[in-house]
Amino acid sequence: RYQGVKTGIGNTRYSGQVSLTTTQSGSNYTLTDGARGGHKTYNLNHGSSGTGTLFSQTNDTWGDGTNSNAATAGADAHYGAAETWDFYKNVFGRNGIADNGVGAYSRTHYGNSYVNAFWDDSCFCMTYGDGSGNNDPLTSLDVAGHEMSHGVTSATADLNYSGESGGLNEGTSDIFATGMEFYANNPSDPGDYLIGEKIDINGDGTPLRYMDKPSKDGASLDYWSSSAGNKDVHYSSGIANHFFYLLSEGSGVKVINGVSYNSPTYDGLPVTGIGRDKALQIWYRALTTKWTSTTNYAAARTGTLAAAGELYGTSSNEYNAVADAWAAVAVGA
Ligand code: ASN
Ligand code: ZN
Ligand code: CA
Repeated sequence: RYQGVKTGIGNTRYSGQVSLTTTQSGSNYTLTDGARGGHKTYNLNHGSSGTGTLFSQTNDTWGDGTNSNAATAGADAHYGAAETWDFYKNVFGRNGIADNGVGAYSRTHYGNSYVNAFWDDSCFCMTYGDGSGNNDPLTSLDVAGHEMSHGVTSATADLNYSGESGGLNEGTSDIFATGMEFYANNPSDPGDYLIGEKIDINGDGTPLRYMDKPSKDGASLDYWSSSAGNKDVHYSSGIANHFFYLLSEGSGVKVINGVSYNSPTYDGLPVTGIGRDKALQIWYRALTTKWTSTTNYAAARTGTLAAAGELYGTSSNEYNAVADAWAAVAVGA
């Protein structure tokens, strides 16, 4: 009886045709990723507890790209978990969400018309709803990366999910989701500084969030103010997202992968970006070595400056850009 790691094919809803790492046991294949800590992908089949059933079939081609095939969302979720694992491993040297080599698991088809996705520390697992209306599942790459990054934050700074630290927690998930989406470099879902652009959660084709100018969603903050800590964490995250965009790409007009951005600054002074790769390293080092559960925006600034100093030197261009980008979102000395 053959048993082992296989390379299957996923026909996803959002990412085209992709390779999936699966496991063969005799004549059966399952969505079990033996190359990434054994991450498994389950079908809750509209249940809301337990794990449902592990995706399992007698061939290694998963889904058909449509929402009527249950394995399509399974393919998206399994792919998103793999890209998230690879992003953390290859960009930061992190060995899984908890940095212990252990895979998580994903649950798809949660509940009925559930328009959300969430990470749960207590099960160390990811859950995706099927959406409503168009029944588009919440399984796009950036949503997967966002939610699993909540697990990374819990395992590191453990930023409290309220007040300013909650905004930093949410921003961290958007920042690493975006880093992962660019890393994956999937032609059907190229990298952008938008969150949820694939799932059409608003029904009019607009994304959930914009990092170049967060207020474009009608609610998120572009700049810090003394009331930032009273906002929903998905809106106070705008300050972090805007900082990250400015540090990566700089202010003003820019077109990336066919998407136009126009990022303003609080003081009207321009910011010159240092590139996404360096901005990601600075954010990750601050999250994992400087911040704590009560870090607020002022302390996030201090932590990222310390991280940039260690990585690039305190008289570096990178260090100065971190200071400029925080000033540009009204987080000052
Ligand atoms: N999708 C939401 C989020 O990650 C779930 C939640 O409310 N925590 O922010
Ligand atoms: Zn979140
Ligand atoms: Ca995106």
